[in-house]
Amino acid sequence: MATSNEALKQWIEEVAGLTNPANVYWCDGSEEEYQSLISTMLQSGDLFKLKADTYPDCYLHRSDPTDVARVEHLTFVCTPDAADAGPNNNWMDPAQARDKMDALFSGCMEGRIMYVIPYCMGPLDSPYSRCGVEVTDSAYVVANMRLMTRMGRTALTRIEKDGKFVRGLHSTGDLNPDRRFIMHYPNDLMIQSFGSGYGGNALLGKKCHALRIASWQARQEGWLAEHMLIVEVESPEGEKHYLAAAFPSACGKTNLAMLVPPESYAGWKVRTLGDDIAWLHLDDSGQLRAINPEAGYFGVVPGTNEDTNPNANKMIQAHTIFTNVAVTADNEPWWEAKKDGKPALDWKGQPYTGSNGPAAHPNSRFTVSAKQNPTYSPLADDPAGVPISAIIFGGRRRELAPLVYQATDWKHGILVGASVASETTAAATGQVGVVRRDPMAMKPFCGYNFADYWSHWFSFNEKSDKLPKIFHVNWFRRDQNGRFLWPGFGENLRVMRWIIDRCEDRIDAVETPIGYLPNVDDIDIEGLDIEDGDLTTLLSVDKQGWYEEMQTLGDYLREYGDRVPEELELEHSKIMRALG
Ligand code: OXD
Ligand code: MN
Repeated sequence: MATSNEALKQWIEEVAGLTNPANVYWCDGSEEEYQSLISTMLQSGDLFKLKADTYPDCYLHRSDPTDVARVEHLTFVCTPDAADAGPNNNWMDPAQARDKMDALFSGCMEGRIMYVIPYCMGPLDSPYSRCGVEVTDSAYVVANMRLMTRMGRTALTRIEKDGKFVRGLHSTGDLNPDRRFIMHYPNDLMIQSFGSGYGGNALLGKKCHALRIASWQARQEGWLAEHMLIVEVESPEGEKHYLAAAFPSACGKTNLAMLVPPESYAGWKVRTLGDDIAWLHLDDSGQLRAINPEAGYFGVVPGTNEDTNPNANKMIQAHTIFTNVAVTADNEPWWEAKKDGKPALDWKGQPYTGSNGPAAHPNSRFTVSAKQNPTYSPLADDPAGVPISAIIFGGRRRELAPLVYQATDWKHGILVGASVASETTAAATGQVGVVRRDPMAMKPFCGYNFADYWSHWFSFNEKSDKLPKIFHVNWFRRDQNGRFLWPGFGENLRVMRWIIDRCEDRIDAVETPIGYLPNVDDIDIEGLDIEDGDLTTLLSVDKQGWYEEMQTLGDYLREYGDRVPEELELEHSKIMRALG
């Protein structure tokens, strides 16, 4: 496949000269191409076919056991001035990073095929979409990119029209963790990833492009690239609202985006626009609109079943690539919380004994086209995106953070977003279950200094008087014995309903030092098995605890020095005063 874009042609020649592949193959994105890649990988042992009667067109990939999650400590933002990357990123000088990476890439594709993947993040005909080209030596990456993005000939046509694209060079190398780096060069709209074949490290359209590079581009162009799901909620009366929610990795974005209303909410409908990333633009009237740049889901598998996420459970019965799950004796995929079958081989392909840790890796994933979701909203293909009524921040906090509260306005909402903290999960390598600050759920993904990012959020306040209301939720609150106080999953619709009522000014709320909380009677708990006093705990503010929380937030903000916008400091001191 030739291209009329000279810059692209030249770059491909340059990359082929450096990496020295046996062949260069331009991906067209067709079904035939996908199936032929699958056949190649079945032959090479990169994929295993799962039981076709029950899981048609489903495959299992076992990654290298040292390559099972995003590697934040090996991910860098390379800007000429370290301060532009900020304390929230690892930084390397661009020239030094280029030398290091060129040495790794030199000759690394010898004997391999170099795949060229033109892709479009967002609907092909949307002015909000942006394109990229990923070059990779991994057929697994190509197959995943086909499920996750709009990829191939149509994307190339758009690139030729736009003339601009993000360059992403990827090689699995020898999968040696000591030779693994994910580099971002925002000034050159370029990504280089070496030594990993896993998820966000290797599918460059996702975290590297749609968040790190896009957040940089968004700042220059006046929009926002965020780690947010997008969901439509329709009431029995037919009123529709679109909500965007930012939670850290593996904290339930996919579950909330695909929520099934509980039985007592007959007539309510929930449809999914996106489960991980939202690109937000103001339209001419000042309304914030969202598109999902992705076309598929790369979701965490363990925990998924017909109760926790019935739609995801259905969606992954066919045409799905599983990575690092276990298998049953008759070759069905298996994971913790799956309700049928039992594991014969664990995620490494070893006989499952029960004494060697979980059968499926805690960060095992499904890759599937979004169109397989039974509640897929066709508006995900609308070039104009959807109007956002509310932005919801949240984290996994066993204490302190109430079930839900509302920021008093956009500016206070930025402080609420900046204060997000959450227990770490298996989505990234490192310790699990430690509370860390994860502002706007973007700690691993903001491609520039957080202080400048908060200023960018403040700039929206001057541009529109119709901005969405901002909320914070916590589904993960526990009592002293570790028992969850809120049932979560489908029942979260009860909280979303309060949020929508607040957006419509239909309901009042209690003013507290941290924002507006629901009146206890306004959260509908009919039919729920909630013990007396639990809801009161869920909806109360521990003033002393919050004072300490705000003190640690102050310490955290000070790490960003005098680049922190004054408005944010002002919001912080307002809350400190109200609590003190
Ligand atoms: C993801 C993540 O894979 O956030 O979406 O880690
Ligand atoms: Mn994510």
